[in-house]
Amino acid sequence: MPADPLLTLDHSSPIVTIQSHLLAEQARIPGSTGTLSWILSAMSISAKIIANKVRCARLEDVLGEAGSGNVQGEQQQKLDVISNNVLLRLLGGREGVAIVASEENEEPVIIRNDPSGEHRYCVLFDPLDGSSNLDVCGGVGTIFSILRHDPKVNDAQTALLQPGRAQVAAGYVLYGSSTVMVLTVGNGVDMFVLDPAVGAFMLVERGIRTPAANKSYSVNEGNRRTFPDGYQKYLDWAQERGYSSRYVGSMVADVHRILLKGGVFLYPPTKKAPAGKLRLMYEANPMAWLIEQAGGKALAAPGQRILDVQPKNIHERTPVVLGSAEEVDHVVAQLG
Ligand code: P6P
Repeated sequence: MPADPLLTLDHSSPIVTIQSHLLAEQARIPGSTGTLSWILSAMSISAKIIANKVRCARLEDVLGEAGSGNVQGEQQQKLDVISNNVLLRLLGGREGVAIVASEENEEPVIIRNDPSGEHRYCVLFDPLDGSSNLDVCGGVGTIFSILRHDPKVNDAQTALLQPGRAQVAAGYVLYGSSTVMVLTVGNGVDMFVLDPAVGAFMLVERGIRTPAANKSYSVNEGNRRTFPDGYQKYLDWAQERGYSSRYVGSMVADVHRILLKGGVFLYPPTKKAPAGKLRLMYEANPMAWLIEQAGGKALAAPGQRILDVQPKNIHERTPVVLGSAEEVDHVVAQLG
């Protein structure tokens, strides 16, 4: 039986929770008020509540469809609704939140709109991405993006329609074999794992760098015949070179693998989704910033960074090619 690591006093590997990490990051920024840290703390608590709901879903009979649809025209799962309500209620209690926008809500939710509110933020999220995987115990996740709120902008939609490069924080939570939170505030990408015995997210890796190359792609090949020709040329190119294919069908699970092991994730335009399926503001933008912060690339099209796309609607969709810098370049070379 290996000795408990806590039996040895090891100053070189301090125990760091997400709260202490956020306070340390906050201390690096002159004049910071702690408002953003407090909002990220709400994301952490929401993740713990949602993780518990996901783990006990079948036991508590909250699997399956809620009997309602969302603005995307998708059938909501019961846990979509529960996760959305958890986030709305946690963020609603945070003074620094001005506006919340969710995949599950057609209109943004205005939490506070007093013009004097400085240091206010907009929080956008997909509360339970990949929820169709729930019934088969597949990986699902929460994706979030945080923007500054300009109190001079009265209209909520207008206040939200900022390009991804304006994000001040972005991250995801993967409810997988463990509950993992990956986060950036613009100073690299850090990863935390929930210790269920303690109920705290523990820092496990700082400054994650996605490998520059890995012969692996992640795409729904069932749509292959309706991809634009360049994407089909890329798949031929990759298969001729022995690339492996990995696809969960849950963006958080697929991108987490790409972040840690490298490769390229693609959701090209299809006949059913000519502008791509993934939502720009609360799926593509946060994932693109994380991948770029880890040294990778994230494009909507050749020469078009996802983070530079000027959104026109909070639910608009975009094609996505993101991952290892060299692997994204290989895709672009075939797109011409
Ligand atoms: P498809 C899940 O519904 C999702 O929004 C993303 O998490 C995932 O990457 C994508 O759609 C999967 O779409 O068409 O391959 O099932």
